[in-house]
Amino acid sequence: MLDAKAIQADFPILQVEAHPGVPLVYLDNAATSQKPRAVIEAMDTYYRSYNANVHRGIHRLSEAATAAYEGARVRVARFINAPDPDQVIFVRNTTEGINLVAFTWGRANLRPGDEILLTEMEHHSNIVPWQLLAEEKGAVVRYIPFTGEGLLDLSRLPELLTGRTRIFSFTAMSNVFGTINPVQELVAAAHAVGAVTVVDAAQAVPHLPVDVQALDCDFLAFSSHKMCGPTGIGVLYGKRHLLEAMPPFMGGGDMIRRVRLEGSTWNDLPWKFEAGTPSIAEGIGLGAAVDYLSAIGMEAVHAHEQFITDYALEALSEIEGLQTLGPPAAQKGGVAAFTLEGAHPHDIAQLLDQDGIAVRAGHHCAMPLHHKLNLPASARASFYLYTTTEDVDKLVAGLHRVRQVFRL
Ligand code: 7TS
Repeated sequence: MLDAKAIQADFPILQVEAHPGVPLVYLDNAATSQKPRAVIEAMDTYYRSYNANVHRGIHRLSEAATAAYEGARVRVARFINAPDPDQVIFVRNTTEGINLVAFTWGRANLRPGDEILLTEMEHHSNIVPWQLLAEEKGAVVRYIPFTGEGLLDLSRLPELLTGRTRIFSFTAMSNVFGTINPVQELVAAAHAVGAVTVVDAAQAVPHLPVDVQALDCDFLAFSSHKMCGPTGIGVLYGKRHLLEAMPPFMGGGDMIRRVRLEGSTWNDLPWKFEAGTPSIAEGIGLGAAVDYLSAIGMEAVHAHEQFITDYALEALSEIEGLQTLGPPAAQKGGVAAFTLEGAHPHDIAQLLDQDGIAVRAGHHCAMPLHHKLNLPASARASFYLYTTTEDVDKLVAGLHRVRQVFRL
């Protein structure tokens, strides 16, 4: 078992008070995680002692910066078991990773009438890029519905995933229900009909062991900022033959081999997809985050979150009028979205904030999911490796106070 209390000591912000005299209880980890000292210091050291641009200079600083930035790529590749670091493309975030696939592979391969299959539990970043692509190409977007429990209704798969499906893009873990989807099974089903798979792993890579070779997915995207790393950098993993056949995403420096006034040729992977000066400090910070999580172990992180989620769902179920969204703890990651009869989610979040408790309220960038549930919004507590049972107890006490304030 993880010692979450001891882990909190690695995160400077968790020692900061939310309001004078009120300690911070940070339960908004699905939006972004906090950063350990090791990540902050890795970025600080880069700026203080070897700041330079990468892939160009032959001077010492540039060589040191390039080694650290490319070293981070090697660590990320190992973390997700990518066959080769060349298949790890640094992008800004999950959103950019998905857009990259839509606007390169998608533009090059989709024909009118082709189908793109998604699910009804997707984040907007795994819906809107495909809608834009479908509009441009005359393709059709279809969705796998979810059940009353917040699980994918896989009985609909045979009718929705067919020879017409060119792309099947789905989340490995819902940011609202917390549902952990059967990625390996879905990828195999897609491959059986010849579809290319895109896995939105924004909520998976930070919280579970992920092995892209075992999953056999074609593409997989995630964000550094949700896994103890900085904002401004994320990853798109892809199978080599697909990445090599795809046209570039953005044009500019670093992504070319040769430029003539008549035309240009492209650099090798991964740089073909990394135009312009990259997020160097952020890449180095992500490398440090991967080291930090690897030292703890992703199995242990996942087990801790299951324990905390189980504890939280049990405690929340005892609050009158409170309803959690999604499946039981065994089928989900560290997310507890809920509604409380008689209190608007925004009011809940505001009152909890007075107690130093940070939760998110709103549609969590999953409007179709909420629309289907007939909810304008929900409140959401989301956990990570530093969340303790005391944090959950404070959330429960805060919710009892909300009920008192609203005289529920
Ligand atoms: N996919 C999922 C499943 C997500 O949860 C998020 C962010 C994204 C994609 C997009 O990630 P980005 O780094 O590109 O923005 N989710 C949330 C959330 O639940 N609350 O704030 C951001």
